[in-house]
Amino acid sequence: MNTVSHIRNIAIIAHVDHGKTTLVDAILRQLHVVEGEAATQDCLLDSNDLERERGITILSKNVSVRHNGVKINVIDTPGHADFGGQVERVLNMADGVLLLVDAAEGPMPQTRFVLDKALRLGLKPILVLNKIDKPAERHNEVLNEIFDLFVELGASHDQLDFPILYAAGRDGWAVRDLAQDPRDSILPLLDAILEFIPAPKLDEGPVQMQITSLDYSDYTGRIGIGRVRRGTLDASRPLALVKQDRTVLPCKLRAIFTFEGLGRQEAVHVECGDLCAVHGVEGVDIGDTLTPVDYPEPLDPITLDAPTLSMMFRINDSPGFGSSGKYLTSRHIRERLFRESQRDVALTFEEIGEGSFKVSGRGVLHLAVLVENMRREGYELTISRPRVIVKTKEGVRHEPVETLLVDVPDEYTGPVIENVGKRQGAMTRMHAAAGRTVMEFTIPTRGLIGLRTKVITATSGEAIFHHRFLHYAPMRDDIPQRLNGVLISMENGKAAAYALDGLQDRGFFFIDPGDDCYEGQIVGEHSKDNDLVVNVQRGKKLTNMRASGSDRKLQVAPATRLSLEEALEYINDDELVEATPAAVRLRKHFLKEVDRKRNRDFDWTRTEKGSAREL
Ligand SMILES: Nc1nc2c(ncn2[C@@H]2O[C@H](COP(=O)(O)OP(=O)(O)OP(=O)(O)O)[C@@H](O)[C@H]2O)c(=O)[nH]1
Ligand SMILES: [Mg+2]
Repeated sequence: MNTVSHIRNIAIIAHVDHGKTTLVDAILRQLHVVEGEAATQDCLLDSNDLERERGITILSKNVSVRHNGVKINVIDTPGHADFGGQVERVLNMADGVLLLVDAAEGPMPQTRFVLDKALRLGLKPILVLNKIDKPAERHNEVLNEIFDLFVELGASHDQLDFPILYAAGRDGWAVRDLAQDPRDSILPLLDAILEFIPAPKLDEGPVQMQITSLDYSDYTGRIGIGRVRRGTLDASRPLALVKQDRTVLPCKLRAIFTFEGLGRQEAVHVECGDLCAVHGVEGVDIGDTLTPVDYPEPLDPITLDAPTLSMMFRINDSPGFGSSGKYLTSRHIRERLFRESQRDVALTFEEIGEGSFKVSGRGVLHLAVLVENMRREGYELTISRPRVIVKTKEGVRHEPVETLLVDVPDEYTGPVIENVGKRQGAMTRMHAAAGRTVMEFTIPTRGLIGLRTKVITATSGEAIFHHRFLHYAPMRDDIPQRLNGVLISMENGKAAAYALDGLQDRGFFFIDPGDDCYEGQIVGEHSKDNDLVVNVQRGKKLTNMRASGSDRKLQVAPATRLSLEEALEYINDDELVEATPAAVRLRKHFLKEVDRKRNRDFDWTRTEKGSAREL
């Protein structure tokens, strides 16, 4: 078989935080792709603000390096389950994977998910036991666990015979033999890639390139990224775009770019086996194949994960709207959502009414990242609580169910089981070792909303918490939601320390003295199960006389600040999150108490029922 011996395509896959992006950094630095000032930064590829702040990869990225005359295309993938759909698609571009596993943590749920995908595609794995520098590393045990996982997932004989490297990506080294080799370079990893990952198959004939991921530019619109599977892609030739439904659309490329180092370089043609980005193809989508006009033969279709969760995005109508944002109208929100849906196929939206959009995605984090980006770009909006997308199959309502893994010190297993059990979670596996217990559950996505905060609090922050979509199953019974009521501001105005101090026994606050509040804003959590309207603006009556001893110093507990995800998971059906560049606030949908009373029986599920789909 002929191969393109001067190219290798690999994807780096792992559970979240096992060190993928840091390892790519080490490769880029040691091959001098980045130098000088830039080389001192961590996680070079996590280039957008949110990725940097959160320390996670949100979008998979392509880079390339050259080693011994071979161009290695490296695809960094996100480890978080909400972005798992991307991983599956980008694996279509690779011939092999670097499976990274934290040598202390061992294989985790996302390790299993991504490895399963890679093995099914017949990709050749190289195992990298990473973070060997950690004192708690236990590489021998972890290696056994990984062997078991390969066997369980039905790896072929050839795949089971994977090469193993030991590495500390952060310290920039990888070795084949942990006892003997010097720990000073990442090059052994690159050597292993050249040795074990097959070169792309050379298939001469009419060109075929399948789009496996998307990008977006304000100038040229959607950009399709993929691999040339057959023939040579020539920028000057007229081509046809064969859609997944086999419609054939003639098209002309505006430009092609290949991945060179950290950037992209315009190319006249791209050879078989290489990866590239095509600009200017009208209506390009995941799974489409570019072919010659007279030979429109598509590649196998790619199925996309359907969204499981949706939220309503609305224009901000809270008091003081427009005070910090630039983009306020439904037109602005519609355009922004359109742009996002061009870039991110896992995200869809529909306009439900004037200024109201139902936005659907793969999880709370997925949608929260969009809200956070919009807020920073100057948008103001309100968001309703996440709802799972229910589908009807043969007349029975089905809901998404997920696998949940919680890893805690042994003494906390009780509270975890209790909390998960209350929300219809069923334990499927439990394993205790070295003072920690790992429990696996299946649980409806509905039950997961808001559960993380509960479990983290119940375990004093010690729990490791991961979940990922499993399947749709018949709808279970009701799941208890938030048990506590909230404290609601009675008036508009700045919160006074005196008032907060007096209300401290009623619950805890999401605001600090001096924060601007409005009527109907949720300012805290009530210690009881009902909502309570409180006056947080009330100041101390001033008198001429200073009574000795009564002016005790006020000691208001600092506010509990919810992150955007926490806020979205916290609110009930009749509540909203208000996101503006200046603040994230919680509020009642109906700001006035009389309206809340009048609408006590309001059916908040209307929109959900309206669009229940067939499976
Ligand atoms: N001790 C140790 N820590 C490491 C090593 N490599 C990475 N880390 C740390 O692990 C954390 C996660 O690293 P990333 O490279 O962002 O992990 P990732 O796999 O890209 O994470 P996602 O993209 O979010 O899935 C960071 O805090 C790193 O500093 C290593 O070799 N040793
Ligand atoms: Mg990363």
